[in-house]
Amino acid sequence: MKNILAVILAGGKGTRLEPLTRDRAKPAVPFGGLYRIIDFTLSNCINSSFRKILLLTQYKAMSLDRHINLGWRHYFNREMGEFIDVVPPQQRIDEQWYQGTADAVYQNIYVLEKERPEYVVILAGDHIYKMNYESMVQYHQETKADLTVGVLRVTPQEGTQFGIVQVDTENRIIGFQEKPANPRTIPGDDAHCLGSMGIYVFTARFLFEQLCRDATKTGSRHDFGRDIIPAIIDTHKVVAFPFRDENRKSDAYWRDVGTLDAYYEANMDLISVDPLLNLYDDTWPIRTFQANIPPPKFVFGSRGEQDRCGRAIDSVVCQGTIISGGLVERSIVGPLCRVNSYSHVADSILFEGVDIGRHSRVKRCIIDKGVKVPAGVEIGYDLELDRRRGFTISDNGIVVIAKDDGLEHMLQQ
Ligand code: ADQ
Ligand code: ADP
Repeated sequence: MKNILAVILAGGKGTRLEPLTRDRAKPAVPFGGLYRIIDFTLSNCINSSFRKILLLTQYKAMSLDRHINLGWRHYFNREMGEFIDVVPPQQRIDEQWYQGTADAVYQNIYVLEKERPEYVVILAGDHIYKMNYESMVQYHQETKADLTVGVLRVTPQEGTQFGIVQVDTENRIIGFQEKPANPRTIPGDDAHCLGSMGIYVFTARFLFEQLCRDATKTGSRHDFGRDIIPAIIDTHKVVAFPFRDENRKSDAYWRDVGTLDAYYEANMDLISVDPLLNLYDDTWPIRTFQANIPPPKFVFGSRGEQDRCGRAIDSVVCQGTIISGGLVERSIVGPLCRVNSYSHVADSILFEGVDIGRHSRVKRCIIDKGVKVPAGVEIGYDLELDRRRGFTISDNGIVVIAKDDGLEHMLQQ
């Protein structure tokens, strides 16, 4: 798989995930305690033997960049022609500098061409899934396609947020609408549409031609979904690659985690007994950066008092965390947290370095990095109160506590 170049689009703002994306790009948002969202796409790349990766960033990429340096660079040996390069916008003029996804790739066309790849695989840096991209490239080769689009079944309701494709009996794409108001369903299956996953295998030369053509086209938004794909389906061979889980004989697991509720649910899936996304599957390791810190520890707050036994049940607890006399249930506790005596954490996600003070109770909360919850407060029990306090509350009632919000001050409301 030497002549494949993977280009990961990691520039999206992730506005619907605010305040978690206030200081960081969506691909850098922590996930599952230990990981960042980008780790899933990068692990898929490594597990698919992709050794040349360009990561195109745009928006608040600092913590993403640091994460790649700390956690990912050492997997690539430049002397052997392998690399992972983070490419920021290099000649940014204003907010509009990268106009669309195709423009982001076009602006770096020189970097791509220099590698002389045979195939360019374009991926998104903000999806949670496990996928062998080698099979998709193989499919692209076998079908002699110019472009192969990864697709999966979505509901018509979800379909309004996707590129929707229509295929013939040989999976050739014969229709494509980007985010249609009324998505067309699959013939014979009114409950589903075929949605583009926003991941593409291009024959490199064809990609370069199309990007150059699109760049000069007036009225183009320079976007793969809006402009490039609809313009070529009648003239070139564009095929759909269905993303299926052959073991389960079902649609494969794939999540966009684009909203706070989708993000929360995907995290909570990890703590179920039989999660849809299994992180303990050694055939498809998900890698990340792990600091060299001590193991998690569970201690009695004070000797012998049963109700102060530090416990975590149906939860994920990361290293460096100490549960000292508090109770954690159905939660994800990131690294270096402290859960102190008489406190209770339920159905929540704590990012790195969160401290839960004595006698405090948090329920259905997402608490961002380094937030110190003072002693004796309740959050997530009275949503009206939490709203008055100024917390972000998702449609499904998840309370999000951002970093640097001035928590002490907010709790006085
Ligand atoms: P969206 O995800 O809505 O639809 P978009 O917002 O353009 O498309 O983002 C695609 C990817 O590119 C994301 O990973 C985003 O972070 C990244 N990105 C966006 N703008 C960028 C820029 N200027 N520079 C670098 N990276 C950028 C797309 C397709 C649909 C498909 C869905 C599936 O257009 O057809 O159905 O993905 O999620
Ligand atoms: P993460 O929480 O993703 O690990 P950090 O807490 O390390 O990220 O913050 C990412 C970077 O963003 C830091 O280097 C910090 O300097 C910067 N940063 C944090 N808050 C802001 C802000 N309000 N505006 C601009 N940059 C910020």
